[in-house]
Formats: sequence, structure tokens, C-alpha cells
Amino acid sequence: MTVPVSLPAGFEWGFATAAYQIEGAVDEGGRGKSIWDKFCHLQPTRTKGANGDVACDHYHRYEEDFDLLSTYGAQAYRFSIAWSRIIPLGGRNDPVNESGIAFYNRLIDSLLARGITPWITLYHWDLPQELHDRYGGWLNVTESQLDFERYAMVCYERFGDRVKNWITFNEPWIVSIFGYATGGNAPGRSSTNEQCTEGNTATEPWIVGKALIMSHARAVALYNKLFRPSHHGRIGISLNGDYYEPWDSHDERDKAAAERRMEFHIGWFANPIFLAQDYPPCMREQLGERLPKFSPSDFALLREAEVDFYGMNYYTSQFSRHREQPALETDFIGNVDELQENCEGISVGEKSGVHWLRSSPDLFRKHLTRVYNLYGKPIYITENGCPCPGEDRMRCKEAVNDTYRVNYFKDHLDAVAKAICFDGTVVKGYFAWSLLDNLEWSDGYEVRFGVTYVDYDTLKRTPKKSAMLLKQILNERIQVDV
Ligand code: PSG
Repeated sequence: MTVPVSLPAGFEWGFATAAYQIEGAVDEGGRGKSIWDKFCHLQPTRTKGANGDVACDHYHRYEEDFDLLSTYGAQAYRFSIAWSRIIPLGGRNDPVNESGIAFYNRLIDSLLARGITPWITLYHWDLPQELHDRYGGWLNVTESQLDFERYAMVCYERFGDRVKNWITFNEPWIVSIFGYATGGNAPGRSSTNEQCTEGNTATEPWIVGKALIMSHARAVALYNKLFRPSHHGRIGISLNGDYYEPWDSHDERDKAAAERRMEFHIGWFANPIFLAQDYPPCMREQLGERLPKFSPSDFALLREAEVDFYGMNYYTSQFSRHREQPALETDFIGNVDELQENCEGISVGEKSGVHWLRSSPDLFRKHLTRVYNLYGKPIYITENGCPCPGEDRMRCKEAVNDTYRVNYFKDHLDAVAKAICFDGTVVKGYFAWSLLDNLEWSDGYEVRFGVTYVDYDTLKRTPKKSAMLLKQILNERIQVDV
């Protein structure tokens, strides 16, 4: 028997992007450099030779891109602000760049004129390079949170009259681990990666994690105190984190390993942020003194920083297998192995166009429900999407036929509907990643997540099938009030 499931009326949806991945125009309008400019240019091999100098040239083509959003029927659009466009040197005593403010004002007004709700991410990975050089950037917990607080303040002051939806950080786990443990992302620090000249994988990611948590807390506390009363907006954070199933579902140790894996991924940030609690006990146990402590005043700030929602970025899931040998100092997920097949050789899902992503909608449902039950906040899915198998080698004509992506969206939205209807989970919105093919960080321009094909020679945009179908997929699943 099949039961139709639906999404609640008022379910908000749209598309998401991030500044460095689409804007280009890195030397225009007084923009300062970010750690991603330096990372791409200093060691081009680490981003497959790509950089964000031009990217999708969204800086000049935003009107055209917002016309696409309208055509696709989007109600909302999530984008990020490049900190170094607003404050080129980044710091709390550094000047504000009016030309950068004017650019984001144009974006906001142009969205509102189309009836599209703006959602702003304050930090999607592009720290002003100057702050990294000045005091170590996120490695300096005290300085970085004060500078981030001032940056947030400028954004609320200048955009908050029209912007009611705020996301402080995008994926602090990726910022800490890829930036300071594996070194795969800017600023590229690691003591285990031969391509990196600096870093300490055993200690730095945990310090950075605390800096991000406290910076988030300051920005939220500030909003709650000074802006919420008059602006009446919402604020939250976007966490990534896959769901983990035990490799052997009959083995208690694998079950514990799966739970531990999720604590290292999600609890690391969610315990302090959503519960104003210490890091998960399993992290304290394995990381000991290397995991920073929260002082009583840190906890006081965390309590003041109550958020409105949990932003969830979901792409895929994996299996976790217990590892007998204790974790090394450089193991950032504890004594766990992660695999895409379980003990019976069953894949976690159908392969996509990038090795780390297999389509696992059923585990998405479990993930939604687990997160809601643990942290208790309404969930907005702030990213969900995929590249199609072989899409990196396709020309436009072929790539627009993105049936794999259409099915991925369908299956994942069915999972959302089931989590809402059968599990009592509160999910209020959905952003597909991404509006455009764009700079996929260390994968350069080869991996395409867009619903719009971008020809990087001409910058011509061509809607893929999924772009037009997403609205239909959603509407078929959204209840209508009669
Ligand atoms: C998330 C998870 C993995 C890699 C990258 C991301 N993983 O499991 O290996 S990043 C996330 C990000 C956005 C990216 C998008 C697709 O917020 O900027 O373009 O996902 O990777």
C-alpha cells in the first residue's frame, strides 16, 4: 500500500549559493582578499588550477541570475556575504567599505522587487586574509570572535531592515576539519598532509571549532539583544553532518561507533550551540586536554545566544565501523572507520558524480528526525543537492538532461515529507544546492551541483531540467489550504 505524503502549507523553498563560489570580481568595489584567494593562487594544484577570480561573474550578472530564480518559481534565496567586501581588512576597528555595502543592497533590493525572500549567510568560508595574517584568524579565539561580532553588527545595521533571515556560519565542521586538519580547504593547514607546510592536526581544529562556536554565540546574542526587538527576524546556523548507520547492524560496537561518529560531527557544535552544554562526553574522553574548555562566562554567552532554527546541509550518509585500536592524536573522528558499503556489501546509495556522495534519502529521514529529537529546533534544510554521474564530462546539451538530479530532489523531498508526517519532525523549508554550477572549492569547476548549467568560457547560463521541475516536485507535495 502506498500512502501519499505531503509537505505543510507555507513550506518555504528556494536555492542556495555562496559568495566565493559565484561572485568573481575579486578586485572590484574595494574588496579585500580572503583566505580563499590566497589558497587558490598560492597552490593552484590544490583546487585543480581553479580560483574564484571570475567564477560565475555573478557580481555583474546578478539581475540575470535573479530572473532565473523568478522563472524557477523560487520563494527564497540563500546567499552569503563576502566579509572582505564589507570590511576589506576584516577587523573591528577597520573601515567599512561603502561600495561593498552598496553591492549587497542591490542584491537584496533586486530580490525583494521580485518577491523573493533573502536569506543571508554571514560566513561561508572566506575569512579576510588580513585577519589570518594579523593574529592567526580562527586560531585566535579571543580576537576572532570580537571581529566577527562587529562584522555581524554592520550587516544587521545595514541590511536588517529588509533581511529577516540570518545564518551565522556555514558548516563549522568543514571550516575546522578541512581548513586545519586535512588541509584540503583554505587556509590549508595540516600536519598530516604533505602538501601543507604549516599546521597541527592534533590541536588546531579543536581551537578553531571553539572560535567558531563563540563567534556564532556573540553574533546571535547581539542580534537577540539589539536587533530582534525591532527587526523581528530569525537567526540560526547551518551544520553539515551525514547520518551514520552501523556497518554491521547486529554489532553493538558498530552501533556505538555510528552514534560516536555523529557526536564528533554534529554534537561538537550542536551541544554548545543548541543546548548550551559542553562538547559530547565521547569527544572529551578521546581528545582529553586537546579539546578546549568552556568557562562559566562562555556558558553564559551560549545561553544568551538562543537561535530560532537548525540549518541542515544534507548530501549523503555512510556506515561506521568500530576500530579496536585507539584513535591517534590526528584522528578527528575518533576510533571509527567510515565506509560507503556495509558488512553485506550493500551500498549506502546510488553513486553520484562525486565520490563522496551517494543518494541516501531514507537516511535523510532518520537524520532529520534524530536532529529534531536531540536539539528541538525547527529545521530548515539549507543545502541539498548533487552532481549527476558523469556530469563533469558532459557538454551543455547533455548536462541539462539531469534526470539523476530530478530523482534525487524527489526522493529527498519525499523523505522530508515522511519525517514531517510520520515522525513528527518540524521542517519548515528547503534550499536546493545550487542555483548555478560554481566553484566547487578543491574540486574546482569540474564538479557541477547547479540546476543551471554554466559555460565557463562564455558564462552563458542554461537551465537544466531540474531547475524547472523543482517547483513542480514541491507543489505536488505541498498541501493546499481550502
Ligand atoms: C559537504 C560535505 C562534503 C564535502 C563538501 C561539503 N563531504 O562530505 O565530503 S561542502 C557544502 C558547502 C558548499 C558546497 C557543497 C557541495 O556548503 O559550499 O559547494 O556542500 O560540496
